[in-house]
Amino acid sequence: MNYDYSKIEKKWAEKWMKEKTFTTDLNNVKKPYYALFMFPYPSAEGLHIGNFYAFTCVDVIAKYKRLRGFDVFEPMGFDAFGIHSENYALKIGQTPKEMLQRTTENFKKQIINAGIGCDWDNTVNTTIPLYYKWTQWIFIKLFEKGLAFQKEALLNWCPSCLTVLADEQIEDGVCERCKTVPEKKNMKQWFFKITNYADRLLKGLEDMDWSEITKSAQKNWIGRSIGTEVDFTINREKVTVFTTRADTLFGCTYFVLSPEHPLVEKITTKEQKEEVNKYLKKAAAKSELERIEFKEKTGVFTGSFAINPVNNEQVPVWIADYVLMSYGTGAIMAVPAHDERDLEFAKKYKIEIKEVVSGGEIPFTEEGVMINSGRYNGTSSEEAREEITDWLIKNNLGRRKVNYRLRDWCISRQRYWGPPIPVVYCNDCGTVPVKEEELPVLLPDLKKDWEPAGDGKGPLSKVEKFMKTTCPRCKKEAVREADVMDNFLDSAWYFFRYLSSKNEKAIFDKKLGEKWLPVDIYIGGNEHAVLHLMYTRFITMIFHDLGLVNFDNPFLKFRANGMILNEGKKMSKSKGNVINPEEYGEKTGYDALKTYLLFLGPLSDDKSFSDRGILGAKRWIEKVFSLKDKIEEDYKDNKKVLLKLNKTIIEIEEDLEDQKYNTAIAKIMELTNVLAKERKISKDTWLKFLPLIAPFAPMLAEEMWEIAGNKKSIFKENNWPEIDKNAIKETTVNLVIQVNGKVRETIVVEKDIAENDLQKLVLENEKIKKWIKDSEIKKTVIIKNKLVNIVI
Ligand code: ANZ
Ligand code: ZN
Repeated sequence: MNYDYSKIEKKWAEKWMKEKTFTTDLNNVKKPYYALFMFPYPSAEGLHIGNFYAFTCVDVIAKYKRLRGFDVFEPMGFDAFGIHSENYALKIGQTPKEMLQRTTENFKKQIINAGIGCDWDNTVNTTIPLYYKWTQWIFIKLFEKGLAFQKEALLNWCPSCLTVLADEQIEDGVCERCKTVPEKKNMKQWFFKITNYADRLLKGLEDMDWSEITKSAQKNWIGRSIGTEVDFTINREKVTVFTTRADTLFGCTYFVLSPEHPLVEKITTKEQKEEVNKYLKKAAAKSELERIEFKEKTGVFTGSFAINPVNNEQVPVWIADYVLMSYGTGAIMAVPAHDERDLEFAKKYKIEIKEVVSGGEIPFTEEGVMINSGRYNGTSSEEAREEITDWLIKNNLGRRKVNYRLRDWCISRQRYWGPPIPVVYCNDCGTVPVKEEELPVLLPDLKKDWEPAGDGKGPLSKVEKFMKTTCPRCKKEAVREADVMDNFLDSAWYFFRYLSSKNEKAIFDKKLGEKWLPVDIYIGGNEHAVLHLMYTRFITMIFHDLGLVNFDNPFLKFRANGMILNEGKKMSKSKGNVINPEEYGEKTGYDALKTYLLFLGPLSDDKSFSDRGILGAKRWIEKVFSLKDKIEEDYKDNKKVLLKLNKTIIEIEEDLEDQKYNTAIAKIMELTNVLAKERKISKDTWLKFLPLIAPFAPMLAEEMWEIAGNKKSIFKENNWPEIDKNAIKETTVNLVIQVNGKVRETIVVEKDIAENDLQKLVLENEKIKKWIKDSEIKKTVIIKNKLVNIVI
């Protein structure tokens, strides 16, 4: 009989839900294990194969831990606020609320049908008031600590999403969502002071068990660099630069201001005004990426000169857009002999190049020996750097400085679909946070005019009933903030809320936090390395400082999974090559789909999906199913089978603890083949085999488990097999085969194998057959457990 996967998978999906197999009594556990999925944006009709793969990777380890007797918490929810969902609603012409009712139901149904073992009793949806009340509470706490503040800044404005974006949401120079090149706009916005935590975020990385690529992305994003601030003077005005190479000060031959530098206007001479203004306009139209990469360096002379504090030399002041206002001080001392970008610029504009560190060809950017630098000549550049800095400090012309690339997190969005920023503006009292007991500030349920207008104000600004309020302090008339908060704040703390999703009194129950947190394992895409995964660390540190938790790192283990490609190509709707997991669930079954995806390659690699490949997984499932006809209660398996079984258990344990799912499956398939060759299999072996396949093909395993006479789910008890130490005692030996005294092959055979059997094995060996060919065998010498020599 063939394996009727669709009937059996449906049966278990329903039964597991009905019996709440994967629901956890959070208060009542002995061995907690918290496995976390990246909860999805329900901003499409259903699950993407990428979500499905990442979910499966978490589910495998969760199921394995269940089999090992852990109390696993495996919750799922919806990251349903934000631009992703709102843009999708706009596209299909529904309100976000209408759309989400349908899409969240569908996501849930798909996850259940796929046999992914979520706890749907402890779920979150970021758009429900009881959730975003606490998102707003976090804002208030940050505000109280002075870590939520408003400032005017040059920001990324996405002309297609019609809102400002955080720096982290600009990827490769374009909007992370819609791939539009952002404009720079000067706007007053709300920020979180994540830069106060730069050092802590950096240091924390050191002993975190996270994927290296994620950690290095965060390290680069934080971008700590140690250097010196040096004060130059332009027209008697002090202008500070940041440099990591104070040793090259004598080699400075020009000075550069960023186009946005506040001094530009003041120091530009009359003669240069027109040209400068023309340049500023052009620079403003460029994206940041264009300015720092690829493009030819451009600039314009201001007509003024800057005085170098170490030698009082005058150098021309230029404006150039390769200097960014957002880093350091927005001004640099340019040293063409020792900096590539400066050299390119100096050559183009025929500016002097002066070597001050000797040791190699120009641009020489390494350490060397000082020349052309007055009394520092002859010392090493490292020493000179310290000495010159000390001299600057002594003369009040500079200071040591650590700089970070990390910027504060811009959290206001001029959109509708998010939690309103809980702030009120009062004529008398100024900016006043909403009182904690008055949270949440409800997002009005708009049926129309919720679309972004693009005028720099959020749609809520036009909703009078929402905007008009009273001041929490003086009770006079006041207006609300019209912007909503960045979606990445919703998702920065959801794993805390899973523990207490219905709690009205606290953001989460501290006792439960102590029991369950930090999260044991988290798996997801690395595209969130400096977004979600940085913000969660920041918010966790805030929680730490509020006394809610006693750790800084929310995820003990994080693994970044690779992408699933379709026949080697990235999937996209426009190419029409998007793989829908539901389709394969129907065509081949979810167990086969999961096994196939996991078998494709290591977790972190990009992997290519193909229709042909998945059939192999389906055949394996059928093979396992057919094994059940060989089971005999009191049968005694031979040594070879027991050895293979027990070795496989050991290897799979190692692989699973390490998330090496592909090699684990390969070993299970080998074991399956060994079993398939046997005429009979003992029930004992079968009951040890099923838990091994259960993390990967849970519905098949559960069905076989039931057929074998078990009443309780395979995942409900400590069903992982114990290793039989006797079975893996040295029972094999490496044996050398010689032909006419020359070593031709080594084989592994059972210890003390009978001579007849051994002879047969040797003569069947392909390599040996080739050596013997048609020759007559004169003699066979056997040295027990060591060697066979065939004389021809
Ligand atoms: C003089 C110099 C001489 C520099 C030399 C380098 C080599 P990191 O390591 O990334 O911190 N810089 C400073 N502010 C800048 C800005 N706003 N836009 C563009 N470039 C800026 O880089 C620090 C170096 O980057 C600084 O050291 C400065 O150039 C440049 F042989 O100063 B340096
Ligand atoms: Zn007031």
